[in-house]
Amino acid sequence: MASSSASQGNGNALRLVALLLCVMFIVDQAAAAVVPVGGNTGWMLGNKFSKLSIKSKDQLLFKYPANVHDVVQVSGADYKSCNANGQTRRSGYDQISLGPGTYYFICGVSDHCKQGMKVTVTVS
Ligand SMILES: [Cu+2]
Repeated sequence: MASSSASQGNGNALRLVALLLCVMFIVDQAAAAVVPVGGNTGWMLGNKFSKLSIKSKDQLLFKYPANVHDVVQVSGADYKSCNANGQTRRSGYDQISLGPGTYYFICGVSDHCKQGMKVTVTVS
């Protein structure tokens, strides 16, 4: 009798652990997000960018008219001086996955970077 009750207790504990794992998985999935740079208005002149923090499971999204802007991934030094030297994206809808670290993006068109189209992204 006592042993039967104990094994039932183990079964319940296993079910609880399984349920918790499912919930953790679902919560983890839900937490992964597409983070638009500049919010709903996107990558554009006049928007405030400066710093953004995301998780490595998130995706960064640069949304902009492709005939007006671009997105250049640059070094910290080139970020400061607005030197558009680096990998350039031009699709108008650039979705980017990044590992943990610090990344610098600027607009390479005309003087847009000096006008504020630059963002530092910290990925944890
Ligand atoms: Cu631009």
